[in-house]
Amino acid sequence: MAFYERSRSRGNIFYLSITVAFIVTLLTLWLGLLSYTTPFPAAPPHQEPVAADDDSHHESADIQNPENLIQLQPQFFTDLGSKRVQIKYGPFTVPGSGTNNGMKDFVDEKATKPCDDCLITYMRAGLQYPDGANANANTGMWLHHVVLLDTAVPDTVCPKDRKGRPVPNRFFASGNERTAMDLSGASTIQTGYFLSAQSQVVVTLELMNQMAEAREAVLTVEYEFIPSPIPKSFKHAKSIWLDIGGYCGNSEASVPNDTSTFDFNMQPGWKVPDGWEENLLVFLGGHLHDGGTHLEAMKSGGIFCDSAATYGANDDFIDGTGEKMAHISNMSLCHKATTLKAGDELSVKAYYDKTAHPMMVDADASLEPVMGIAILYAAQSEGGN
Ligand SMILES: [Cu+2]
Repeated sequence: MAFYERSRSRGNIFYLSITVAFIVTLLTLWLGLLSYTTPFPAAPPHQEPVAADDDSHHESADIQNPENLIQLQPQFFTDLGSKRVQIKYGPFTVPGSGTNNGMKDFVDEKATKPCDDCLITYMRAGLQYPDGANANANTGMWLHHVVLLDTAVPDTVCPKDRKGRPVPNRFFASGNERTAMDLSGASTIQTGYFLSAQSQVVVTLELMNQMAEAREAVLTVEYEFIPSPIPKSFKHAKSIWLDIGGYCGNSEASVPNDTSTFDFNMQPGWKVPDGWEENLLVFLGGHLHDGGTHLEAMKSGGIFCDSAATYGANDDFIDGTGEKMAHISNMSLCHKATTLKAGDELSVKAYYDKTAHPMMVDADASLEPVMGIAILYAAQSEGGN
């Protein structure tokens, strides 16, 4: 999801194919179908089997009061006992800029969950240094991207990869712009993402360090949720990932050299599957890389949301050294933008203007690939969950 790559040649972006490959490996590990010989290097050693009771005991204790979780003041549906927590993941040691250009991928395949059998109404990622100070472009530390996966649910748009292997649901993602995903429209929509007790949350992220020395960084994710029992009036939202790279493919696109303005269209679009009742599109957040101006979301050709990029809204997003380049700090959002039903075709179109906004340049002076992604949440307009 990152919009910023200074010098890595390829693969620094959201390589869905890679993500899918290790997601599948992880999932298979959990399912016990693979042995220790998995080729996936980031997967941990398979643990000795433990009694189910023992395991669940540890899990619930972990969720209720882990050291990396702090309680915050909830902001939405406070009369329903909502809770807000911040969970810290890491610290992660990010190599100096001389090693792989300061880029590194990390995965926490059994990440701390905010809650069980709860409805998540808000999520936002952040990045800190171990002392709690904010980490961003002004100090050369980037939340290149983070994606959260829910192992209990198949991905809405890419339930199986191109080899037919199951893909866990991508229920949250963020680039360095750190968009707040407020599914509830500030308490105006009774919906959220349901995280079951069976769900394992996988955190995958890529960080980038522009300084010469290796440094540590901590991923933060703020979650607001309604704990169990969830009032019946609340709907469970589905997350929908729309991507100019296609719905089971690579998220990156090469920048044309012969024009200053260009765009990318998601083709083919994604068809809302049979069986979907009418859904309300409760939230949409776009993601572009530097150079991007806006991202349109379309339903059967008609634009229902235009997510525009803002650059350098505050000093955190302006390089602290050199050219003081301003990076994307915000994407405009849409709430209740349209309705969806079976057969509707959804797509996105990303617009770039490299004269208006400088683009990131690779070590060999070529322009970095770009992205155009929208994350949507949709929930049934009426009826049950
Ligand atoms: Cu990106």
